[in-house]
Amino acid sequence: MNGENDTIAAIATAPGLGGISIVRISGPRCLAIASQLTGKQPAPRMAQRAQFRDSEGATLDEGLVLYFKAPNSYTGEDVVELHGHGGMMAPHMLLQAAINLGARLARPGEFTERAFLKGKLDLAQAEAVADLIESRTARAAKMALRSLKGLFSAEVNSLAEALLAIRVQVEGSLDFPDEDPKLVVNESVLLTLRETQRRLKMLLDQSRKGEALRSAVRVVIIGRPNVGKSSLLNRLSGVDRAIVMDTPGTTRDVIEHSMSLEGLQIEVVDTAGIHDTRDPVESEGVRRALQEIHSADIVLLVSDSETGLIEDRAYFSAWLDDDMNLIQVRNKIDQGGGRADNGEAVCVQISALTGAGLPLLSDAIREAAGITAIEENAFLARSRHIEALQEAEGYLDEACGRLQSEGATDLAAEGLACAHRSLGRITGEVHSDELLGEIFSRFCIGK
Ligand SMILES: Nc1nc2c(ncn2[C@@H]2O[C@H](COP(=O)(O)OP(=O)(O)OP(=O)(O)O)[C@@H](O)[C@H]2O)c(=O)[nH]1
Ligand SMILES: [Mg+2]
Repeated sequence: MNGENDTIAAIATAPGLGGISIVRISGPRCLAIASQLTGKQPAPRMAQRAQFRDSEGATLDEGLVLYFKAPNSYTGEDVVELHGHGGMMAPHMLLQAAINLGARLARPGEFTERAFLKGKLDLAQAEAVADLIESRTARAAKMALRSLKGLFSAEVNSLAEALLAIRVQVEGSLDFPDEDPKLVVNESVLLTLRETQRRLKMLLDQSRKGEALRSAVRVVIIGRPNVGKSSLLNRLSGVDRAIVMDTPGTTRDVIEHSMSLEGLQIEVVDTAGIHDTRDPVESEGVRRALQEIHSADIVLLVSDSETGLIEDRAYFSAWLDDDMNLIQVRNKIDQGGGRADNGEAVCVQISALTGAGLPLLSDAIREAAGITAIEENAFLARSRHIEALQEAEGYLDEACGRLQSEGATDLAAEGLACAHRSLGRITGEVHSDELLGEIFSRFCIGK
């Protein structure tokens, strides 16, 4: 990592037109730079009005200067924020002036990286900062905020503490090689170990649920021509996205729409109606539609009649795997027709025209995505966290087995140490420069 002792600067607000923009400066020189820019000696935590001038004394902008004295700042270093006007020019001129006075342009995520290195945040919290910024649904934002507050880290740390206590006992028994290890590593250690395993599994489960909320779920609508696939896309998305016509073969392209379904980020995909056709454009549409099935997390197979439900299931069986997340949808119920018995698949009865049954379909999609009731306890975990938790779980299972079987206390101790290290990687207690680089380079500049 670059020298921690230099002073970094960046525009912290989003680019584009806006009322105000903030240039953030962090590091030992920031107070000197701020007083040269403003001609004032900023007092900590006092918003002061100021003219911002370059080194020749020309006015660049005017606004507020705010000083956060180390260590009571975001990065833990001296930080100055210059609040000026937004837009394409003013913030850039101000940033350039700060750089001319000795600051260096910050790398993406460098402010948060410094906060981590100064112990203001742990690694999981730092990641939550980026997750909060990138949240596309209110639920994701709420979950990111829980992690930012340290709730996820607290769970991980409490598991790590429990593991440490177990390690002390197990490793302690290694110091008495003459004693029967079974007597030293007694039943109470095993009990604590099993309890820790149970808690780790729970945390893993909560993290997996959260991970499902992180990426958009791809919902692909397929069916025979004219059954109402495009009408369903329009109804789900609430916008007139795809052309709807009473002539079969209307849709030929794959049409995608990103939306939030009660907090679940989904990508709905409408496709061409599938049937035998000689029309070259339509056959290309059919080919693309069938291809879409492979990219789907959830397939909605739409039919428009009772008999259609059974016939379509058979017709599409060649393209549908048994382990696929399939929801059969019976559309056009406003035209009459009762509940059909279609065997195994989940079937939802709707009318894309009137909107009847749509809440049920929405529930079915959420259930298929693995999100049922509101997951108040889920954590917006990253795959890196899940991998570390899984790794820890593997080591713990192994260590538990070894402790139960005689004489393998040393191997068990090693396994427990590995599990402990895996947990430490989540919060960054154990970290490498590469890992930090990978995490922070994905942040936006100014954060
Ligand atoms: N009564 C009724 N008509 C519907 C319903 N959904 C769609 N339709 C009508 O069915 C016809 C076909 O609708 P589309 O949404 O274009 O069907 P599609 O499956 O996308 O058709 P292709 O793109 O040609 O495969 C249109 O005339 C729609 O108005 C429904 O729930 N009830
Ligand atoms: Mg269509």
